[in-house]
Amino acid sequence: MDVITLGETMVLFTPKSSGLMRYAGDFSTKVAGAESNVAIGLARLGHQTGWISRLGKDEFGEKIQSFIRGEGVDVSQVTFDDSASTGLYFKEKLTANELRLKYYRSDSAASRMSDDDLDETYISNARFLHVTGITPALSEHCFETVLKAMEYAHRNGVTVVFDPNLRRKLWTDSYARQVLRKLSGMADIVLPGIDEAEFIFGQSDHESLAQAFFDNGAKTVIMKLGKKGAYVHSDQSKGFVEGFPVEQVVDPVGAGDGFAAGCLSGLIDGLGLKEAVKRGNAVGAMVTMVDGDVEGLPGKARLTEFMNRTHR
Ligand code: KDG
Repeated sequence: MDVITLGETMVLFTPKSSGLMRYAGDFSTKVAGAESNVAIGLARLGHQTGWISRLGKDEFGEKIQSFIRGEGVDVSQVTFDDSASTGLYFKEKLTANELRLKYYRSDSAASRMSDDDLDETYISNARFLHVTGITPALSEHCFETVLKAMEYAHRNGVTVVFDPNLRRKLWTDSYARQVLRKLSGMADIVLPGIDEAEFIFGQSDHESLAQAFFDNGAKTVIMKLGKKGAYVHSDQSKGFVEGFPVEQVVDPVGAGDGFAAGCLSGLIDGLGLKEAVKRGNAVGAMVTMVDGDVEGLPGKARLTEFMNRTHR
């Protein structure tokens, strides 16, 4: 396995019309969850990935499992809970460029994950473990599950990748700050956005913020700077990696997961850090040009064509 990830995935409902959702009659249904988005992004680029989770024993759980399995991600570690539901998530398009997200996920099946859902041998067979700051926000059990997964990874020489993925609707700011700082410090690679970095360490410039993550324990910091690209900081390498131009942003949700998938894909393929981040920038840009959280994730051929077309 190249990358194993762990987290909640929901059915995403998007009204077919824009405006307030109370007036919406028709919805499209898609599958979305930060961690499975990354696993799918990597699978489309030809890598071996696995996703650990719990789903409700309901039709939405079945839909999610078969969609993710269909994308080529290993779902052998997914369990079904017959006493809790699969989480739902709504993406209301208020205007052409204003989105409002609403979750129905409290006490969902995934929020009941525990470290019993983890198999150390399964994690030990991966090169990377990818976890995010969404999972610890779901419940104390979920937080412990992330800590245990990290412990198994460290014990078996698996590189831990942490994406803070701050979701302020899920917890209080002070607790979120404390947990995200702790988990960032336990990761080998951390992938914060500049806003998340400021949330965790206070307002500052990107260089000082990257240094703060580094001093906090992360060995490699890859900071997302939106359309400007990214800034990297490790012992071997420091500096900017320019972003790719986007013709029109259709839906920005999921871009960070695409970025993570691109960076990890580059590292798995043996690229240097900045070249891997360049791939991350390209995948992130491509995701924003398509509606849906995973629908814009490219295969290898489309990615190469996009990167060559923009001559960087
Ligand atoms: O990064 C995109 C995710 O935020 C989205 O797919 C849904 O996992 C999700 C969440 O918790 O918001």
